[in-house]
Amino acid sequence: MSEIKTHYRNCNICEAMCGLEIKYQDKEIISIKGDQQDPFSQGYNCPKATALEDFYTDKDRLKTPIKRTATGWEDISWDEAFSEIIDKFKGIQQQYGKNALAIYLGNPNAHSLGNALFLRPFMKSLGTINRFSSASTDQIPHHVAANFMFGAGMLIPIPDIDRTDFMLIIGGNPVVSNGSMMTAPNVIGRMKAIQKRGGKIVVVDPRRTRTAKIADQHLFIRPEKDALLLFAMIHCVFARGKVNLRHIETMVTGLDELEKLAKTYPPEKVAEFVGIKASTIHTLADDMMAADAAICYSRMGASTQTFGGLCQWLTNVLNIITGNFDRAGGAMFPQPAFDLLRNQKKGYKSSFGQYHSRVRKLPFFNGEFPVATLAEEIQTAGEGQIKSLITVAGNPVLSAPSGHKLAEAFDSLDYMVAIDIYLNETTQYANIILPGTTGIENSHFDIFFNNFSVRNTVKYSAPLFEKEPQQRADWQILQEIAARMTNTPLDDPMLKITPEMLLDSELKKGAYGKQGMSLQKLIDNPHGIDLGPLMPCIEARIKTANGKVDLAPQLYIDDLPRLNSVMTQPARDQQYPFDLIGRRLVKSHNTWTQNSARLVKGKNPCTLEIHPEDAKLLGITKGQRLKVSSLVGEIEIEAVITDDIQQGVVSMPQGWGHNQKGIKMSVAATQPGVSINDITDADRVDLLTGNAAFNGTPVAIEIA
Ligand SMILES: Nc1nc2c(c(=O)[nH]1)N[C@H]1C(S)=C(S)[C@@H](COP(=O)(O)OP(=O)(O)OC[C@H]3O[C@@H](n4cnc5c(=O)[nH]c(N)nc54)[C@H](O)[C@@H]3O)O[C@H]1N2
Ligand SMILES: Nc1nc2c(c(=O)[nH]1)N[C@H]1C(S)=C(S)[C@@H](COP(=O)(O)OP(=O)(O)OC[C@H]3O[C@@H](n4cnc5c(=O)[nH]c(N)nc54)[C@H](O)[C@@H]3O)O[C@H]1N2
Ligand code: SF4
Ligand SMILES: [Mo]
Repeated sequence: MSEIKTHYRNCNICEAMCGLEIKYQDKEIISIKGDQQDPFSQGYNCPKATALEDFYTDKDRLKTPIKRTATGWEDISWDEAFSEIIDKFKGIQQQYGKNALAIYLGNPNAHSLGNALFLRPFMKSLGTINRFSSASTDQIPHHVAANFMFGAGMLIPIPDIDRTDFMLIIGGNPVVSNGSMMTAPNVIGRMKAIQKRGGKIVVVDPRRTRTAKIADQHLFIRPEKDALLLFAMIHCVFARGKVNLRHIETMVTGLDELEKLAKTYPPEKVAEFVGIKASTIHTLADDMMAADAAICYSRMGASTQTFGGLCQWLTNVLNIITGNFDRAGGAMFPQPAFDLLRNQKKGYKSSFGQYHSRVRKLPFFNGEFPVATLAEEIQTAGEGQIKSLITVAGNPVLSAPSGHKLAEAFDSLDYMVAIDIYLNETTQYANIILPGTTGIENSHFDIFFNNFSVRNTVKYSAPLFEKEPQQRADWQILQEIAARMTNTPLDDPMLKITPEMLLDSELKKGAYGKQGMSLQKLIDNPHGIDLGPLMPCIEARIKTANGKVDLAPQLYIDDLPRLNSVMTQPARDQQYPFDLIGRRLVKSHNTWTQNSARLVKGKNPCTLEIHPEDAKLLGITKGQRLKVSSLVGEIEIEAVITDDIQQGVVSMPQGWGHNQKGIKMSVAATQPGVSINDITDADRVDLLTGNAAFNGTPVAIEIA
């Protein structure tokens, strides 16, 4: 045995970018702890970090390509796999057109340096516009708002949590999720610091979450009514004459239009629909206006709903007109060392609405269609039908709305490939699975999350363990498919490009390049480098053609009749009287970390929370099995009775349902749970952005 060594890296499971200190001996991990010397995370880590070891040692994890045959899965060589895949893809595209091949990208791509860099040439080589990703089950409304207000989808204002005095959290549970579109390791510590300096935190959520429990105030809201609440708060700001644009006074357009619109949403009018008293809405607005520095931060609860687009627009508006934009303690733009906007010109025209999906006419945006429309694009015959699919690090059978229907659609494909580390609910439909390396086997740099970070920092992590000779990294798989699709010889110099080369080049060309930023500098600083707090930078960063922030983009105004119709409809569906919402758990990340024994041990967390009054009415007792049905499906799940959930609303975890036969995830199978997305409805989307609307799915409940 050789000596015990120490390795420093960032955890790449969630968005928080926690620095880790890993002790290891030969190829064995001895401990994984938070890195005290990481200037950003300062020793913080959550329980998921230790599971990086489990993913590495997992016996179920695939390391070589496998092929589905009549008698089961068989190992095949990389060369055989690539040859067959390219043959099939080319054949299908020749017969049915380029767009007959579709791509689905899942969440781990955003947490991988290699994938972030090599997906672009890969997608280009496949030449299809039928691209889908988990972004349309998540944050697309943020990008659409950024695009139309600030001129670039990636220009998303981030809450300056470390300097604010008032934080309004709408539909986010950062104590559990560790923050999203807000990279803030130890978000609990940062929230407590707000309170310590005399500030206040208010949470608006249909569930009393762990975040709500540490907040100063929690307001229950009816699901999907956030846009009305935000508009009412904006109304209050205008009504009090408190609009304060500060340094961006000459940089905004649409203020008069906005005032006119806001006039029609007084708190008194929206209160009964929102489920929050008018007087409380007035006080909430007053509190925000009175704070020296305040932020409204709205996340999944305000994105994955039928008004996600409006919510993210109005959140930005509220921050801007209360003088809390591009200013310490407000909503600010990071200035990342690897700047995804470096080459983006002012006035750049986004792809929003460049195409509409064939069947349901949902808008194309950010180079992709909403995944809510994928099943029907596969199953509806006709010109442009999808016949073949490649998924990269995604599990849409469990993660996309009406996932069970997507499974049927995948089963009907002519040919499917998955680049994935597991044989799971989605990849079981593939003809070939190509496994990449993962986690600690990879080098890492957070290209995306530095764009959403509450401080400017920079860090590179080398691979801890070399991959085994038979393994390939995801980026190598992507690179080889791209080369073979374009008939590039395998000894072409293009194929010698590595993620490190591209990273080094971008760091040198980026905002800190003149100060010597480079890959070598990061290698010399294994704990990462702090580049300071977020700075006002709107003039330099804004990408609109006229250099102004548009407060009232026309597409949002056109969407308002849809919002208004909510106030004329009955609050509850007769047949499906409950609103279903999802919840995240500290010890799981979406659908894929449940094969770690240390993360899934203990009681089954996949339960349905229901309010005591609702339970009484239906005669439900603790632990009883319930049948939960929606327009599209039904599941059975155990009841938990709690007043942490609003009356009329029920909640269950997302990311579960590992109960299918023939799948190679033996630990997950011991605690399978059921999939929320067997009952969420792919037809429920935010029509403006095409984003999936998970929240507020109408369901009926009975004793099973
Ligand atoms: N009802 C409901 N549904 C939801 C949500 C919700 O709140 N409610 N949340 C949504 C959100 S925010 C998201 S981001 C999506 C996530 O949706 P997806 O991205 O589709 O789901 P994941 O669970 O992240 O799936 C990751 C897949 O990548 C594989 N994988 C893990 N690591 C690697 C790797 O390093 N390389 C490769 N090649 N594969 C890897 C895993 O085996 C798994 O198959 O789910 C969405 N779905
Ligand atoms: N432990 C853990 N951490 C994670 C993940 C994970 O699976 N597990 N996933 C990661 C990913 S991919 C993402 S995108 C982030 C998400 O990060 P967050 O957005 O912080 O996480 P959620 O738990 O989805 O929070 C959404 C909240 O919205 C509430 N909600 C539901 N409907 C409504 C509504 O209509 N209005 C309002 N106001 N609230 C509503 C829910 O009760 C919930 O508390 O978390 C990331 N971090
Ligand atoms: S909070 Fe996220 S980044 Fe930090 S240790 Fe946990 S999973 Fe990893
Ligand atoms: Mo997500």
